[in-house]
Amino acid sequence: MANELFQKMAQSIIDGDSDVAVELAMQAIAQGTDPLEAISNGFVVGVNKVGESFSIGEVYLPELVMAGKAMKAAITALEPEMKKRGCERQILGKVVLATVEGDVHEIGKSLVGTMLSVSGFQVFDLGVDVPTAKIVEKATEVNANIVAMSALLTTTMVKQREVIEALEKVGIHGSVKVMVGGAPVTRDWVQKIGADGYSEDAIGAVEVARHVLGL
Ligand code: B1M
Repeated sequence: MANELFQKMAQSIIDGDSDVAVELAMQAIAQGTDPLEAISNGFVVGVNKVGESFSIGEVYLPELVMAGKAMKAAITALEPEMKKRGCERQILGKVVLATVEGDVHEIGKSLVGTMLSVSGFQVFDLGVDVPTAKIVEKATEVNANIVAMSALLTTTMVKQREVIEALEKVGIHGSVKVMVGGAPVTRDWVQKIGADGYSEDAIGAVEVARHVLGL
């Protein structure tokens, strides 16, 4: 019975169907299924499947975005029950996320945020065109484990370096790891600016985030 529900949950994420995912989450709550089991044995199975298919080019960006949205909707629906049961998911780490100053490209950044948050990270998404000082301030305020920055323009990539320098200046680069990404970002650039991690895409960003925290 529960297995059948878990399979349907996984399928709702593969289909990117937020309505069905929420309906199944509510069904799980109504029949007393542990919300953590619903996430691990149902929804996460689906999102992992979509991630794998994306990596090998079997599905494309729109499917990934829809799956991420459905996953987020399901988790949001389960959250009150998790809180009630006192079984909130263990947070893997706090991530301050932003597209750097001067850059308004938000789609890739938001996708990275969704993937990190459905994978167990607490994400503080500051949005786009975010000044260096604001990123550093937030990282300090929330005691972040990771600062994650997106830049889509060759002219704004330099802001990633500026943020790292600012973190160094206040003495927290080291305790706070830095991840960067965005279409023009290369491994060479990552080395040059002394970032701790880089990923080409949103799925990889989850692995990188885990890696830089030694998880
Ligand atoms: Co812009 N734009 N744009 N644009 N835009 C690009 C980036 C460009 C490559 C187009 C081109 O010329 N071929 C070009 C940049 C050239 C360069 O500098 N090398 C460009 C330009 C020039 C501009 C303007 C200057 C145009 C103008 O006004 N003359 C202007 C700049 C505005 C500004 O930021 N100040 C501008 C404006 C815009 C729009 C506002 C119209 C719109 C953005 C809308 C929005 O985001 N709400 C836009 C768009 C849509 C694009 C393209 C077409 C698509 C970007 C996108 O969303 N891709 C883009 C061309 C392209 O990339 N094909 C282009 C989908 C997204 C999922 O991918 O963001 O790469 P991406 O994210 C990926 C990975 O990069 C990675 O994971 C994501 C998912 O797999 N990733 C990370 C991203 N961040 C990460 C962080 C990580 C890890 C991985 O860790 C922290």
